[in-house]
Amino acid sequence: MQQYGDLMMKSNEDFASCHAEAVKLKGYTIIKSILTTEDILKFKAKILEIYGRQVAQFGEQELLDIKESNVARCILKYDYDLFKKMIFNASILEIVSKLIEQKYVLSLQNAVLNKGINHHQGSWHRDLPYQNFLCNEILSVNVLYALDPFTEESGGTCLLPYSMHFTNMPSNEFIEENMLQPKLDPGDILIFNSMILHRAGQNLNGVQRISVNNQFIRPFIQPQYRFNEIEPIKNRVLEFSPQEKDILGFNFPSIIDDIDWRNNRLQRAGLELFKVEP
Ligand SMILES: O=C(O)CCC(=O)C(=O)O
Repeated sequence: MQQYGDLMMKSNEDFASCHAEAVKLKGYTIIKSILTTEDILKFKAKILEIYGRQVAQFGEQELLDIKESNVARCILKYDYDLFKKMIFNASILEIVSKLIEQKYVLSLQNAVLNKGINHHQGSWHRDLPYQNFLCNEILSVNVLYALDPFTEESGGTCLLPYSMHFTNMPSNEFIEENMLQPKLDPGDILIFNSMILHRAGQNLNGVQRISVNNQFIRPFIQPQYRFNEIEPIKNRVLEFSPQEKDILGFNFPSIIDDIDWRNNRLQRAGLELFKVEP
C-alpha cells in the first residue's frame, strides 16, 4: 500500500494477527464457521437441558425476580467434555493470547437464551460492569458463539465499535447512528474487547436465539466462577495440560492468609506443606 510521511505501515502475516488487530482497534472481530452442525445441535440440546435443571432448582418466578431468566449459567460445570471445545480451540486461544499478552483465566461460560421478552443482557453494558475507565492494555476478551442465526429479527448482538475507548456512554442518537448488529450464522463467533459497549438485540420473531459467552480475564480480576474449585473439574486436574490448568484457574488460587500463601509456594516447589498445630 502506498504511503508518505513515515507511517510505518506493515502487513499482518497470519490469521491470528489480523483478528487481534481488529479487536485492538475497533473492538471486535468475526470468525466464520468455527463449529460443525453436529456440535451446534449437541450444544443447544445440552444448554436447554441445563437451563431446565436450573429453572427446576431455583424456580421460574425467582429467576425472573433476580433478572436471571433465560441464562444457562456455568455450563462447563454440567458437561466439561462437551463445553471445553468452546474454550480450548487453539486458533481462538492464539488470538486471545495476542490480545491479553500474558496469562489469562476463564471467568465465565454462560449461554444467553434470547426469546420474545426483554432479556437482561439486552441493556447496553460492558462485560467488566461498572469499570468505566480507559486502560492502555486489554484486560479481558470475550468469545461469543452464535448457535442460531443472529439477525435483526432474532436479536443478534448489537455492538458500538470503538467504544472501549470511551469512558462515558454516548448519546442515544450517536448510538443509533453508529451501532452495528452483525449477521452471524450458527457456528460463527464474535471476539470482542470486554470493555466494548454491547447488548443482546431484541428478539422480534419469537424464535429462540442462543449464544454462548466465554470470557477470558487477566488473573488479577476476580472471575465470575472459580472453575478450579468446581467438583467435576477440580477432580480431573491430573488430565490437564499446563495451559488448561492456567485457563481453568488452578495456577491462580485465591489465597486466604499468610499460611495459605506460603503453603501455596511450598506446594509449587514440591515441598511438604506446613500444618498449623490445633
Ligand atoms: O447474547 C448476546 O447477544 C449478548 C450477550 C451479552 O451481552 C453478555 O452475555 O454479556
